[in-house]
Amino acid sequence: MKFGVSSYIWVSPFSNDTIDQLKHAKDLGFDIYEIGVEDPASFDPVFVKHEADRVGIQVNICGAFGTERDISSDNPDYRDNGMAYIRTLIDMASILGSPYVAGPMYAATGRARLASTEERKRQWAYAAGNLRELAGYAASKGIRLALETLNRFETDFLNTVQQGIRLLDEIGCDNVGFLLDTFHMNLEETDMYEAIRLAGPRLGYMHVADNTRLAPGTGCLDFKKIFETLKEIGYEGFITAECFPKPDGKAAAKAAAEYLKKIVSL
Ligand code: LER
Ligand code: MN
Repeated sequence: MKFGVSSYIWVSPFSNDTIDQLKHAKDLGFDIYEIGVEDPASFDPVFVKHEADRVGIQVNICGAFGTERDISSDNPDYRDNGMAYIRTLIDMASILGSPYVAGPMYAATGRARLASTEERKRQWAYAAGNLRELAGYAASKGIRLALETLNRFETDFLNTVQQGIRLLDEIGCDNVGFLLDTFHMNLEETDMYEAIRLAGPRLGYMHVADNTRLAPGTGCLDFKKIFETLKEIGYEGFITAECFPKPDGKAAAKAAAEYLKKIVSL
């Protein structure tokens, strides 16, 4: 397993000017620095790759999906914009050496209103068709997509692994899988260990935060059991701490790094 930390713990948005974060992450013992790409124009992936190699850390890519980047939207401009943004993320991943483009890329985050059955069908079809097309583009560059399920306050689209499996089956591309985030799973899954088993070999990426969204180990989630379940399904992928910067980014990242190393050795 490789441990990572999300840029959100320190900066928003990540940019060329915040490149020193890579070294901070490396010094804390992380293998991965995950950039939450809010503004693709804010950094140069060639420069970031060069700095990452110099520091000795891998950089991964996660997307940020506002209303105007919604590939399931009824608005064709938003769909086009979302497609262009995700293609840019795939290009960036290829330059940076990130095996995945991860995140809740099927729809806009924050769209938590329950859609009608008709709306849902239509938006689902847009998302599935567009993700199939994007999966083809990603495959041509050797990149995989990891779709993140979110809690109900952040999306009405995919809240559980069960729902995600339906979407993955409909997309039907083997370079598309799951990103599971312990914070969201704790709010949505009846049994998060069963959900991890259900995702099984389709699990490509993990985000970890505790039930409070603070650093893992500071709340009431049973990470020992979570890691045992990951081991049981043979998961050997990325584990990125994506938690709130409390009391500050440095302290949260340090707490996450120390706890993850401890828990995985138990
Ligand atoms: C949002 O809550 C989240 O978990 C992020 O990974 C989405 O990009
Ligand atoms: Mn997440």
